[in-house]
Amino acid sequence: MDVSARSLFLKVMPVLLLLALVISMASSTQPSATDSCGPELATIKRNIRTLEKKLLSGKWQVEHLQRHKYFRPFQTAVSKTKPETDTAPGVNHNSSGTSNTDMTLMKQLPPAGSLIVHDKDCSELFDRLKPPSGFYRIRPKLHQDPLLVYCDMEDGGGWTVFQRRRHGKVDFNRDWVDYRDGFGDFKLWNDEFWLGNEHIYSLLSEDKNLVKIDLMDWDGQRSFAFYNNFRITNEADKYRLQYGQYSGKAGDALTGGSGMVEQWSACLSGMQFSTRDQDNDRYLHGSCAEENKAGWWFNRCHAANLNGKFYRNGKYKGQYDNGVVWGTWKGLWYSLRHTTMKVRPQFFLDDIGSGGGGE
Ligand SMILES: [Ca+2]
Repeated sequence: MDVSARSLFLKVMPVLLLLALVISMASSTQPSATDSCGPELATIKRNIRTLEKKLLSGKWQVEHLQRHKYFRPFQTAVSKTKPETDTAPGVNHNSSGTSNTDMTLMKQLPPAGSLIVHDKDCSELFDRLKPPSGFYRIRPKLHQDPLLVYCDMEDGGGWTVFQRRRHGKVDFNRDWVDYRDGFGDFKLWNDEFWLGNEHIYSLLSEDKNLVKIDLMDWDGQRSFAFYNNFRITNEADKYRLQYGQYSGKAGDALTGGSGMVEQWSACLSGMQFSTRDQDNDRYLHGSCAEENKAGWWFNRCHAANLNGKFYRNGKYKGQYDNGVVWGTWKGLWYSLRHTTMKVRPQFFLDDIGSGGGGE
């Protein structure tokens, strides 16, 4: 292209472009009143695209965070009262008491024997699938067989339950082997059980955890206690109890209360587990486990014993304070109606702070 041709091209080109624009505008069905908004629309569209990209990026970040444990979105406790209220004495819920939630659960789960177990505890399962509360298989340690546990997916979600009293049908006055291996029923939502010291040891031995103890009296009043870094040692050391800081409403009964004398006799921190056939307590003149009808961590003996004898009317009398007891809340001579001991990783704490833990 020579100089004159280029000059002509430069002169003609804007005209051609203008013409093309006019033609395209004329062929447009849009009313001319909107044409003045053209540049604005383009800007808005560009901004929308930018925002869409930001939104997508945000979604990816949220998805990433949700796949990891340090993020826990707030879960409303939709039907948290259901498992706690429906266990009036004398009414057998076991025959027909399977809740809708559990029915859903049963449909979702393949037969337990063929189930591939992905999760080391209920918090991982909650992270992965957010299923309803119910019994699931977990594998706390890779080299161990999976085990069936009750996962409390309300109250913030992700709780692995290792002790539960509901109706007194399961005998908790048992020998060492039973307490070591676990006992009770693992089928229905109000079943009672002790998960087993060996399983509890596996479950509690990794990472920082938070144990929540849920309590309910015979009037339906509830209370709770938290302990962080709840641990037990292995069988060789008789599943000795260790725990960190207490918080909650029910009082620090595991430590025996606030008084020095009470703590000297009832502080369970550092105590070994005892059963009626293995006396590992500090009470020299007898066996706390035998007197209290329970396997538990005893000192001389206790201000808290959630595995004690199940009395149906709350207040009780007897030679020993052997009921289902949380002394700092209802005293030693009041036997509780519902108890739950459950654990999840400590980094779920924020969720409890947002309302999941209160009663
Ligand atoms: Ca003793």
